[in-house]
Amino acid sequence: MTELKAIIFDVDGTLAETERDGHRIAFNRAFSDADLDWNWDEALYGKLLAVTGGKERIRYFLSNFHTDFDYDGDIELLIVSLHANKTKHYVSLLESHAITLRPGVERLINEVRKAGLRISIATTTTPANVTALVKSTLGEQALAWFDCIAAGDIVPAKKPAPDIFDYCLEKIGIPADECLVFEDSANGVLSSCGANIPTVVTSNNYTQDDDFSGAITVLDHLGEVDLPCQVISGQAIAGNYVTVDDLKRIHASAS
Ligand code: XBP
Ligand code: MG
Repeated sequence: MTELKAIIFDVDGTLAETERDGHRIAFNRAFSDADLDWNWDEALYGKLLAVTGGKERIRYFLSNFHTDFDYDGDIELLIVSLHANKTKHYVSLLESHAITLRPGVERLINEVRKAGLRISIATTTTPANVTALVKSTLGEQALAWFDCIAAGDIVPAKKPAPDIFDYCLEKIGIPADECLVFEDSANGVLSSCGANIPTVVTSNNYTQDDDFSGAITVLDHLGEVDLPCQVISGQAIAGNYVTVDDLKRIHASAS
C-alpha cells in the first residue's frame, strides 16, 4: 500500500466558490467595458462552465450561444483583450475580499501541513488569479506553502485533459498514487483521474449534478468542527468534518 505524501488542490469551486460571484461578475464587467451587450447571468454561466478556461469559455459562448455576433476585427485579439481585462476585474474583486475560502479549506490545509504532507495547486484559471486568491484569503506568506502552483496556459490542453495534473506531478516529483486531489467538477475529476491520481470531490451549486465517476468520495464540503459536512457518495469519513486521518484512509482505500 502506497503512503499518502501530497495533496493537490483544484482552485475554482474547490478552494473557494469563485465562479458565480467572482469570475462571472468579472466577465460581465469586461464585456461592459468593451461596450458589448453580453450579460452572463447565473443560469447561462452554469451552462458555459462546461468549458474550462476563460478564453475558451468566451469562444464557446460565441459559437454556441451568440452565433450572430458580427465583428469585422480579429476575433482572437478581441477574446484575448476581453480576458485580460476580465482578469484585472477578477483580481480586484479578490483584493476587495469579495471571495472567502470554502468551509474546512484553511483548517485542513493547516492540518495537512502540520502532518508533514506536501501541498500543491493544479488549476485551469490564470496564475494571477491564484496568487490573488491565496494572498487575499491566507496571506502572501501562504504562496510559499505550495510546492507547485500549476495554472492556466502553462499546459497546452486544459481540464478535462490531464495535462495540468501531469505537469504538477512532474514538478513535485511525487508519483500519482502517493497523491490525493481535491476537485469540484466533472471536468476536474476527468483530469485528475486521467492523471491516475486518487480524487475526492467537494461539490457545489454549479457542479452538484455533475458525473463524478472515478472519485473515491463526494462531499458537500470539507466541514468544520461547528459545521458538519455530508458524504454524498463513496468512502465515509470518521466524524463530521474531513481530517488528515480521513484522507489517509480514503487514499489507502484507493490503492
Ligand atoms: C475553473 C476554470 C477557470 C475559471 C476562469 O478552473 O475553468 O477557467 O472558470 O478562470 P479550476 P480564467 O476549477 O480548474 O480551478 O478566466 O482565468 O480561465
Ligand atoms: Mg474547479
